[in-house]
Amino acid sequence: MMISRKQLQLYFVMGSSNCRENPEQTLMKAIRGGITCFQFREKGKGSRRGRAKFELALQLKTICREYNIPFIVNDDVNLVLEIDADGIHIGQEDDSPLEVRRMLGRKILGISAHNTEEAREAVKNGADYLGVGPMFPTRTKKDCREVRGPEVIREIRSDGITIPITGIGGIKSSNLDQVIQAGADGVAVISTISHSRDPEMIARELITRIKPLTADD
Ligand code: TZP
Ligand code: MG
Repeated sequence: MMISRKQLQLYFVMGSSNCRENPEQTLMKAIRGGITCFQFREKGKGSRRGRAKFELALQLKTICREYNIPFIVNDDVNLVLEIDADGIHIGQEDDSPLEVRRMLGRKILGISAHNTEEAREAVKNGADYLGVGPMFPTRTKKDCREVRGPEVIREIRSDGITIPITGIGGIKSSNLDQVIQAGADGVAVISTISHSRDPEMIARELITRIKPLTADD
């Protein structure tokens, strides 16, 4: 499957440990606000495993299907297959992209890239989109790389890489324009939406700012 630039405009990423209330409620509110893609990233302290992770994934996938939002799973090929998710997102330290592609066939494959070298390699290995970050300082991911800012996206675009790109890391309403102007098709956010008291309002604010900055509409 492919993912369109438009579907990457506002990519909400989250797991239960990121949410103030239950993840189903948070996701529903984000969808009402206008997110265009969702990634289930069940990681970190207190995150669910095994059966509990599977059940939450299935519930969130069901919600996404109802509203036609692509449902991507972070780094868990077996879970993708078990619940028939739309795709997977993998980092540089995760399973080999070629192996993941072989197991998942035409499902969406997103790969994290931190520089032009990794971006080229990801494209060669069949990525459908790239996640590039951290754009700005973030407290959400403890082990993330150094902040190199939107400039990395500009470098990747200058290298002639045209596949859809989402920026990630520390993105909020007041800085997302820098990410889009550097050449991203959209932004991926965790805490700006998931930590908000009003995820619907924040999602709406973000998508309202993104739309006029992107080529599609
Ligand atoms: N990858 C790079 S930064 C990051 C991930 C998963 C965390 C993004 O979280 P936030 O809260 O949107 O800064
Ligand atoms: Mg990973």
